[in-house]
Amino acid sequence: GPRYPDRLNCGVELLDATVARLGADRPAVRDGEGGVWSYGELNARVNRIAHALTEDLGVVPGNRILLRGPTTPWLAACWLAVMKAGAVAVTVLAAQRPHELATICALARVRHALCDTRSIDDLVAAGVPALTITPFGGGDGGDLLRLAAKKSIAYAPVETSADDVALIAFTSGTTGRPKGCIHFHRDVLAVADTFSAHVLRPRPDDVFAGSPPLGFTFGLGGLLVFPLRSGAQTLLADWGGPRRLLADIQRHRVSVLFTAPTAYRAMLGELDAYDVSSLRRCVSAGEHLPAALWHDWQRATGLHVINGIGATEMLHIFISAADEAARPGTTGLPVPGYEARVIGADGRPLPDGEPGLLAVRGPTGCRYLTDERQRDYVRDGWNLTGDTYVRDEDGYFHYVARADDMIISAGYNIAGPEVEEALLRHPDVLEAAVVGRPDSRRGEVVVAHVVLRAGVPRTEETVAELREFTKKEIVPYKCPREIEFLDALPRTPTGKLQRFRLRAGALQ
Ligand code: 3SK
Repeated sequence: GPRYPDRLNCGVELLDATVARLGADRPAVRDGEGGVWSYGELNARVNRIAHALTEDLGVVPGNRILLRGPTTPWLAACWLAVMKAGAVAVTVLAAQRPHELATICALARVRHALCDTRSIDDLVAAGVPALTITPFGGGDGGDLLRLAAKKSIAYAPVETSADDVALIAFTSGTTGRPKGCIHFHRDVLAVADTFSAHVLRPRPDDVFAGSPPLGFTFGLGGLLVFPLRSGAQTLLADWGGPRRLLADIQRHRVSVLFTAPTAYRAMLGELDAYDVSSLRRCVSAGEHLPAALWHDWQRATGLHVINGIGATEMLHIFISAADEAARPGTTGLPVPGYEARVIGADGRPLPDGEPGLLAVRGPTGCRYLTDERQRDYVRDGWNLTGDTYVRDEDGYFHYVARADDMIISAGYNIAGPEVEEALLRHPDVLEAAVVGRPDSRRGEVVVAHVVLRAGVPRTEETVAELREFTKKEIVPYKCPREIEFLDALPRTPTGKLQRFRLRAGALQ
């Protein structure tokens, strides 16, 4: 993995070092409304906020600062200021509700929050004891920006060590109980110097955009850390649906896109109305990317999607492949700097071709903030991501399922995603989620939840048609016994499918 000096501040490396290398005048961040800040302007704003944090809010190195708000250049500036001030960014999603915010603040012992004026109500409603909330944004800039406006644009950053904590990223996973994942200053740079440097390979003339928010490490890396590390531009705007993203790609001549399979699928239906010829790199993570979707995107745009798997615990993507190395339907190869293998329940590596647990190690890794689940995630120095994978004889990693999403029916192991892919090949199917439902005779039976394309009737005939179709696509024992239609699939705020809600039948 990459090597760093003992004294390292990732905010300085992302901003001052990039300015020193490429100059202050190049554009750095854009808002969705046409505003552009140069690297020099961004750095000046960050420095002013860092002064306000230390001089007016009493922040000292190591303090944990909650950052909350829609994705904007100001939220990014606050994050960078927290880095330069040697404090710890506690990143949350704008979608997180008061009770989740209260849990997170208690777990991370948060005393300060920087909050976009638009996201303040839920934070106030969380009723966190002794929390100082400093608003930013809105017409007058909020208290924080009014304080910052009076400060010098020069700031002597705190000389953090490479192993000082930079951020605590919260993940509620797909099942509930939030966990804080601790990452150091060196980790922030390591994800840029592994996945981004070796697989994505951005250029200073790139324009980044995408859907994940900055409160999700997929977005923090893809839309802030990677562009700044490479001197590129980034569009920092909230996800406004597939049409908005396509319009932004056209308007800002976006060249690097970060989003998830669901958004690629949704954009495909709208592509004809937009000019996306500026795109040159398209990254997909967050969920498995089916081969059919990879091919559809390739046919429509001529571009090979760079698939990848990342985790909040690992900070960013650790298996991926781009260009000629991409093999549709697979996640790819370990990112340079990382090692990955497939192991059995006893922790020993399995032969190629056999499904087992994915284990990974590299420059970043899981450090839960006081949580007993650390013991399950890290074993013998390997991080167990909770995914079932198969490695083929060429070393490529093939996603099978989340380890707890395997369905066992009449003694057969069935991977829900394989059944979903079969359903998705039918033209009437927009989205599909397959789970096991307890059954006294078979242990579990395969149940498919399907979102149909607009205009397709939710009738017994459609059910029969989909059942017949899947029988031609996959072996009959894997075919859904039941098919239910939904308006939308239940997802976490970061877009991950909540299969437990489907299993519990809570949506019917
Ligand atoms: O959780 C994920 O799926 C993810 C993907 C890419 C990068 C980072 C993360 C957390």
